[in-house]
Amino acid sequence: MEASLTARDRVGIQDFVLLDAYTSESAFLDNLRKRFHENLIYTYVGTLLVSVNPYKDLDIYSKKQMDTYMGVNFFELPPHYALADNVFRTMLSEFNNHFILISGESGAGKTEASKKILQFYAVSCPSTKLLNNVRDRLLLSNPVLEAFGNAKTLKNDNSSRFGKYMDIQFDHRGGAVGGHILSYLLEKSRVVHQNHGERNFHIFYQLVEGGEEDLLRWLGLERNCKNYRYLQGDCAKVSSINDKSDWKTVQKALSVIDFSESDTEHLFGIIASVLHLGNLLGIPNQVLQQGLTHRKIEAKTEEVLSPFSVEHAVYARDALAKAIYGRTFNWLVNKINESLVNQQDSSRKMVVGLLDIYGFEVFSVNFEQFCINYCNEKLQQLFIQLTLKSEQEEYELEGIEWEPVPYFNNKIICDLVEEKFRGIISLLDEECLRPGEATDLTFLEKMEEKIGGHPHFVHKLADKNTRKTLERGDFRLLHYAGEVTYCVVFLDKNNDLLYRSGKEVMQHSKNAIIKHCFPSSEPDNKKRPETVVTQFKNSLVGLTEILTSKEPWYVRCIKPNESKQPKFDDVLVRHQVKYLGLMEHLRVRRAGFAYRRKYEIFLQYKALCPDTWPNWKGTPAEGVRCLIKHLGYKTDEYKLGTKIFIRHPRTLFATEDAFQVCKHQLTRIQAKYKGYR
Ligand code: AOV
Ligand code: MG
Repeated sequence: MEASLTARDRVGIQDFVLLDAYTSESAFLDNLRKRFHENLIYTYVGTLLVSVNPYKDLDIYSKKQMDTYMGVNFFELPPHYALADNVFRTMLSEFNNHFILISGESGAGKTEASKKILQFYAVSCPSTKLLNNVRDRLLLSNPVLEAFGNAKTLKNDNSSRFGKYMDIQFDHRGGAVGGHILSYLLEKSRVVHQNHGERNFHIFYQLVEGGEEDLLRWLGLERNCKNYRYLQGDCAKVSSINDKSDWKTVQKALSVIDFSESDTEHLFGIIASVLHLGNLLGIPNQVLQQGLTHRKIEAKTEEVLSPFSVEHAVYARDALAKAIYGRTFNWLVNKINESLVNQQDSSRKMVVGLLDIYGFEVFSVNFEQFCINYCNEKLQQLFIQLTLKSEQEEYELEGIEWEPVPYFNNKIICDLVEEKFRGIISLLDEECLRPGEATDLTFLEKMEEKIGGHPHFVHKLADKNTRKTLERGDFRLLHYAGEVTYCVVFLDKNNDLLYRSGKEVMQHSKNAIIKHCFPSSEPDNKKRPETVVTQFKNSLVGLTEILTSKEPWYVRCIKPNESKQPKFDDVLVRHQVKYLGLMEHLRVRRAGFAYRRKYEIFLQYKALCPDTWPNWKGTPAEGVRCLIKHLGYKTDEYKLGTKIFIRHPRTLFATEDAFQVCKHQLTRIQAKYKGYR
């Protein structure tokens, strides 16, 4: 007894639901810290997994580790792969779709967690030649997309600069038969500009550092990042990144994903062109020169070429570089998707979706960060709706006695950003409709006028206490995860204009990818395209619809310190525990019922009771009543509403175990019976 107490003192408990002082934030933090120092980075809150970035390699991701988690009940082993395994098994027994929402701020470990989950599925699902092919492609899509979509930022050396949602498709036996990736708003402005201490997308450095001599010669590139304006950041070399070996990995991955030689040639031709474009060197082509230095204007019946100022030409060049990179990235995602198309489309498929999106960022101040942080607000809102809010509403609806748990609902911030006519997005789009008249400053003034009094919006003209340290030209949002000051350089990026002349030049390209990305049938600027932020908002609506149609699971990632070291900073972790809503989640879990099943589904255990086996003729609800009476469920362990609610996982697991034994016996009896015949 004493020995186990000591162990518990040392390593903490693996599920916060079992914490005695479950309302105490300090106790929560103590437990997390203890486990972190013991290299136990995962802890449950019921079925939600909390993960703290260890910032060092732990020997916990081996094949042997994965094997121990396969087919084992959720709470029998320390928290880790059990979540992924449980999702998988629930999918197979209930034939439904699931998603795992991985959230947390930049550098908290979301991308690493999503890779570990994918690796687990790759190892644990059945293997055949065809399935192995799909498995390899799913796995290798990661290094390719990371090369083109991740970059070093101040917060994270491998920061995702795009949002990613990946469906893994399984057949009814659990074989991975296909996949599909959706990408969200790539931060393409990084192509032409990087802040101090940051880098461009990895692929540029991989090519320059790792590209073979012949290839570089063919592309007209020199092996020196300093020669390229678009790579002029001050940190081409990063100790945690090996561009040379990453280049090799990407090459191998591209060949497995079925990129032909000409695909890769064209792809790296584009990457090189973007670098050349940055310098405007080595491009003898008259057409390109003219396209970048002149603007085409329609005057009555004829088209006139009007020369740009130098400043304008630089702007047009950068806009083109961003467009080329952004569109190539989308092409890449589509190409990967083609290689992941399910070949066995006749079989019924189920999916597990993995959502790994760019995390909340406090350090930067521009339009992209505004979009990223808005996206994180939306995910937090989804989390609240799916857990705290819906959980409490469900108890009420089911007439289950319940003491409501108060929580901060960030809907107020989502509304501030996206409300029709008066939200920030509406005001921004309105200003973008007044070219020539509107400026970033008029946009700011409009916000001050329309939403100046909002409790989560702070501006220069606000009262003395709140406006301190704000410059004219800045505004501040009080996000769910912290305050962020944005410098208003929004209009241009939201318009994301690409001059017609630049677009037309691209249609002359012999590069197949460019041709595909800039089709000549594309509507020109006469018809106003949707602004960037509105497109993004709509894509998030789509994402929410995808997610709410599936059964949710959560991994909440926590960043332990700001210095990327294996250290535990109490203040920082406490702040995240707070804004991630973990305490509230724990209280709801603790007071509630961890498991719930529809009556029809729970009746899968009917073989455990002679009255319900082999066929139950009454209603499913009556069947379940009969079944649990036979199983001896205690009255405080369950509630019956429109489905069965079970308080503690061990109750359900005991039933599940008994069922497995019973199934085994039945199979043996059937085999014997066949033998007699
Ligand atoms: P993020 O995805 O949450 O940030 P990452 O998953 O890229 O963060 O993690 C950042 C870094 O932390 C990784 O590159 C690793 O060095 C380290 N790390 C994270 N998880 C682990 C782990 N389980 N074991 C060892 N090291 C780890 V962002 O994409 O910036 O929002 O946008
Ligand atoms: Mg990431």
